[in-house]
Amino acid sequence: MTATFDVINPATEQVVDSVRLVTAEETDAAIARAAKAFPAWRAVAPGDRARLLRRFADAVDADLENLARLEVLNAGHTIGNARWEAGNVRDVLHYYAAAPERLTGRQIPVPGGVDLTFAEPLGVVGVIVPWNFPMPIASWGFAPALAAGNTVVLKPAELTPLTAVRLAELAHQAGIPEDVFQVLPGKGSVVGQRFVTHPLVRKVVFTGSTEVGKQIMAGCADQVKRVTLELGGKNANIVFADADLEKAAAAAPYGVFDNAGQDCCARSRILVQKSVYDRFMELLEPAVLGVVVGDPGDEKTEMGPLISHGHRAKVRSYLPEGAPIAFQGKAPDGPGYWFPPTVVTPSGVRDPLAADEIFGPIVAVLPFADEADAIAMANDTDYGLSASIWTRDVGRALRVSRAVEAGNLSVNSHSSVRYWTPFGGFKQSGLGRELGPDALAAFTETKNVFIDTEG
Ligand code: TAP
Repeated sequence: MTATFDVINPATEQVVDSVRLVTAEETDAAIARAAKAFPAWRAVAPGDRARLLRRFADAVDADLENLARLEVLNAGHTIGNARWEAGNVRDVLHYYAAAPERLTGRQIPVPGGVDLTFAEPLGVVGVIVPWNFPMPIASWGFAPALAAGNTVVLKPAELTPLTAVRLAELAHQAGIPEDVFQVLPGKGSVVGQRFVTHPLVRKVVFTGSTEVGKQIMAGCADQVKRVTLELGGKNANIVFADADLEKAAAAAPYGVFDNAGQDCCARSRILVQKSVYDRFMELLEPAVLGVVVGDPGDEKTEMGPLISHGHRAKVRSYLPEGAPIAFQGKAPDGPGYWFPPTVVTPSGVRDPLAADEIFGPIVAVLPFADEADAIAMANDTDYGLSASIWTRDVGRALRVSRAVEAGNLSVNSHSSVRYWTPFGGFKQSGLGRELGPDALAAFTETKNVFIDTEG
């Protein structure tokens, strides 16, 4: 019997579409097709591969409004964010379209011959995507993988498959062969697991929870399979007394409530220097209460719903009776998986409100004494994805940036993602880097060839 999955609009709880779930046998067949397509794809002349990726980017651009509207329906993203996300896919494709012609090896001087290095594609790459940013995260895997000459099988999250399916249609319309880029909607435990165990998949790119990431890494160890992991975060937003407090407080809601807090880079721990703590909270309150929560298709909406009933129940469980809520905004009653923007003041950094990746619109605010205290608190976590530092002191900005154990730091800003700069985590936030030039190397193997010229 064919299993299907009802895709739900999280803002209305209505069924948007029904998607057929790919089986383990179909996954194996897709992987076999991708492996068969690999030799021809890697042999495509670099300029032609670049042209195909640019055509794919142009097709995404032409379909941008449709993709964005689809994401509003499927993931509950605000229309403004969804347009940015579709635009990010286009830009990532253009960026990596420049790669095939620039992917070169080296010639290293050796006695008695010539020594050459080649950047070889890996083969079939399996990309496993979460539900929080279905389009960009997919493209951060498939664009560099395809550019480097690999073929790709991609599994979208079960909850949010629609835009990935559309992206595959656009890729094929642009001329990328069907077996070179395949999207397989299905369960993580079925499709995702076959990516991990199937010997013809040479690399797995996984974005999602740290817990599943560890399982993927352990599973890949059996075949020493290459792996890139982008996992969770509990990111510090450090506000020093010398900062522009108005600016820091106005930006803080965007830093955490964007995408309803379902963002691995969400600055969900605000650490504020004690001497300005009360003033900062006075400024933060109207900024939080002013967040417009509602219909994600409305241009004025700033925060949409959570992804699912189950996820909202998990987020809610962090606020039992008597939880230290400082203030809380408003959210629609329902239908829809709504949750209000909420500010809490936990007792310390190891309180679950300050330590767990809640992945919802709850932000913890904690006071710190001085710079050393701020660094110690920021680093007192198993995660290490991103952090913000608010200060007018350049020396402090650099000192603290170097001392915080995280992959993506922003000073007087919450911006974490630019497609041409590296993105990824320290500690249990991940392994390897996506985006920028670093990502390309992760989709190739270096081969060294020595040619004896002495005869
Ligand atoms: P995960 O369970 O980690 O799912 C992420 C992706 O991995 C999905 O495509 C999922 O498929 C797949 N998957 C699940 N189990 C798998 C397995 N054993 N083998 C291969 N693939 C597997 O995340 P979630 O359940 O959607 O969210 C749970 C929590 O993870 C969130 O509350 C949040 O804390 C965190 N999370 C973090 C991120 C980022 S970007 N760091 C993103 C999403 C979630 P299915 O969709 O079919 O389960």
